[in-house]
Amino acid sequence: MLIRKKYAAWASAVAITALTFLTPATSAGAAEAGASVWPPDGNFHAWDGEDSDGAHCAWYGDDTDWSSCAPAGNLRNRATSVENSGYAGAYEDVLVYWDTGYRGARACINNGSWFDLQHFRFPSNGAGGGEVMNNNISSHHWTNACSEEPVYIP
Ligand SMILES: [Ca+2]
Ligand SMILES: [Ca+2]
Repeated sequence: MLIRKKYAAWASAVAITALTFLTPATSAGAAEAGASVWPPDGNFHAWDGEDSDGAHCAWYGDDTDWSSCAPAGNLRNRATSVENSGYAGAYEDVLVYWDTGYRGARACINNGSWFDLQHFRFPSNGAGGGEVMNNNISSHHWTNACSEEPVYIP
């Protein structure tokens, strides 16, 4: 039950947001992280705005540079909310990076999770580590499993 174990690990990592976890992500910006709003569609999603609104890009694969993406065109250093709606199984998790080309600090967006990036920092694992993730992601790739949890900002 790898998926269940991974989910449990993720859930405990964001236990501090347990109350908002139960709140729908669309409720007036109250949610800071939680389960995906949409059913799995195989894509990683990013939006310029909080609560999954504004300019939007979706990726079925990896992207070395968010300066170009579809449909919004450019979300580098613009993403404020993200969602991993990938299919559970192989390559279900996503690592997002501070810099292009999968460089600098990285954070894991687990399969089936949603984040308001205004409330999280990159872990201290490279250039840009410790910085707020909001408007600060430049590239991403899918991975079988990752554990670099975004750092919650109380
Ligand atoms: Ca933004
Ligand atoms: Ca691109």
